[in-house]
Amino acid sequence: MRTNFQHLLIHQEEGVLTITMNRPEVLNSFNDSMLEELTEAVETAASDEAIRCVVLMGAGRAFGAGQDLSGFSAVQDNGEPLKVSEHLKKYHRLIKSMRAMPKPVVGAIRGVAAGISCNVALACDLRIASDNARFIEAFARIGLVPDGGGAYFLPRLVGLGKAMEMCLLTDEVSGPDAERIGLVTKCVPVDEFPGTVAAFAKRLANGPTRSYGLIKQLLYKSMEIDLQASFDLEGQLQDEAFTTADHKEGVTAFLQKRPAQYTGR
Ligand code: T3D
Repeated sequence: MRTNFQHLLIHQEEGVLTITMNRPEVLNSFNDSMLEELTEAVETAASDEAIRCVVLMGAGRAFGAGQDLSGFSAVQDNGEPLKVSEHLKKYHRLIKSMRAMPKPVVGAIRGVAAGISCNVALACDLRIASDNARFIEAFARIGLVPDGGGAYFLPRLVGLGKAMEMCLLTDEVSGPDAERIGLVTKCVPVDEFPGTVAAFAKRLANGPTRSYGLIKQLLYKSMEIDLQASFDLEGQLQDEAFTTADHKEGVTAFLQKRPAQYTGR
């Protein structure tokens, strides 16, 4: 993993890769360069066996404020109407790569997560928030629809009623409220946030990584298929899980009454 990104900070330690979006002067809002760099980092992490958990966070006081609006215009320089759907494909690639990553991706949300940054947080497998977190489906504030998969992820996480409320009213959801409605796994006081995120990520990085990757596949796919198809998929993935060293270690450790030492293989 290269570390010389313009808009990302990269830190790798003991199986945990922490990617920090680093445009704090604009609350880590996305420009094209940061989006491309983040996609590259995520896709590189996916195939790096030394990385067993990825943490995504923002520098400074925010997770992210969505698309950078300073260069945002309804028309392109040549006067043609902007085809936003073409631009969105870059976000879609990032989000699909996060979901397909065969290891856990944790969103660490301190401060505001608005617009497409909120939806990138929702695309993470798990989320930890600080008590000053603010989740805002800000799109309707500027006359847009939720993009970056927000309309897909949000109702699945919190139900259609709450999702509709967040998207139509665009009111902020605080960290504690996000925990209450199931939007995040855990919300902690801001001074405990770095330690909590580090411990959570370390726990995941020490887990049975291949099993985690298969669990992601099974849960995400099962949201889209019927029961029989889910049974078929669980059989196929369980066959694969049975061949892993971590499965063998888990059973051996249980029988020897000791903690398992997973290697991610
Ligand atoms: O192209 C496509 O693919 C389309 C995709 C669209 C996806 C989207 O994400 S649309 C939604 C875009 N985001 C927003 O609408 C949110 C805009 N920001 C805000 O509403 C507020 O900044 C926040 C509620 C997020 C935070 O408020 P607050 O009071 O904590 O901070 P602030 O003072 O508003 O912002 C601090 C600075 O960041 C400020 O700059 P300054 O005055 O200090 O020079 C502000 O202009 C800048 N900033 C915040 N958000 C953005 C931004 N600059 C550019 N783009 C932003 N999105």
